Amino acid sequence: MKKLIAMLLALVMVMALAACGGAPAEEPAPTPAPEAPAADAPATEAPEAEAPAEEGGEAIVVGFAQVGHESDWRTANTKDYQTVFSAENGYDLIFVDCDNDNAVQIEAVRSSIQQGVDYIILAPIQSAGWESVLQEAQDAGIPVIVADRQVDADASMYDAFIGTDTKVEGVLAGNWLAEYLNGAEAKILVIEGTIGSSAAIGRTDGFNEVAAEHPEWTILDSQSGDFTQAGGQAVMESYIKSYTDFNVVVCQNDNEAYGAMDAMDAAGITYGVDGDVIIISYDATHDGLQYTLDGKIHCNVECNPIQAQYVADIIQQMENGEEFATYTLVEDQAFVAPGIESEYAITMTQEILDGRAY
Ligand code: GYE
Repeated sequence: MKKLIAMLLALVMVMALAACGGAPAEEPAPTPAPEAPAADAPATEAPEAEAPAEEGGEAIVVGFAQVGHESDWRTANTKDYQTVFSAENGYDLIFVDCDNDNAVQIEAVRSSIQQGVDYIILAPIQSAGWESVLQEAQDAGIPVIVADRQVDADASMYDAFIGTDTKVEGVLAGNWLAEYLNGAEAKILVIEGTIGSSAAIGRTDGFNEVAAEHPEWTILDSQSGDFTQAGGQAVMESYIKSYTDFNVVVCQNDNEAYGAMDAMDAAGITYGVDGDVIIISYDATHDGLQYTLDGKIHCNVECNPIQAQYVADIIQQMENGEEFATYTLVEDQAFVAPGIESEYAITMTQEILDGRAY
């Protein structure tokens, strides 16, 4: 049966690719920015795993339309879902890697509806354009949990959201930079994430909000590196050709930072605590934190990819007809290179790095 579903899904995916169209563009609604969390605020612990409601019975069929495989963060996030939504935990996870293609993702959700899955998990590539397919899921009576990134569609169009507040992450990065520079001038280059994703929109809005309070800062340019290492490198290479005078590079994820560092290495530009350019990154994955510990990345704002258990708990609560959280935020913190003291971030140590599994 699983094989048949997989084959059907593959067929639908091929058809979707052939029929690829753009999603309608809409102005995404910004999320409100709560206060940045204190540096010593504990990260939210992933909830305890609960036994599946249907132990011994039928597996719960879950269709998961995942963004793609663009970053180390995404790889960790996918692995987490595959571990939590395993057959032995009572699930049949129909996982679709949408390869960062919005049209493919819309068709993946539609195909889940047609297959009559029990639940749909959607990690939306872009925030706009989800109204019709969410309506179709609602009409079919299939609950949808939006995970990781936000959608613009009204909250009544889906059942729950669980993810991080990327605008808070942007504000946190900005606050750290203001503290570190202490009034000094900044000429800033930003490498944004995927255009139209709530992660890129939130981090850009949050950082810009702080930048607006600092007339001594200039944002020279802000272009998308699509959350990939190759994208980060390409954008940085073009920045190096266009700008000779900059002292801050903000990369909206770790992979973009690796690409930007490669481009600066090749051009003989020094960065990090002993160099000329300040690097800010997001995600705080294991390798990103290694660069932070090494003093190459000044500040790395965490974004926790371990989110699947929250989703599983919501599904179990729905199965049991219990109340469930409709809006769950996974908390983040920030880390800075050794030698930097900050009220917004934790100074990196080997111990922190050793404790980072992803
Ligand atoms: O920061 C990036 C990934 O949506 C928050 O997507 C996530 C972002 C994450 O590709 O690395």
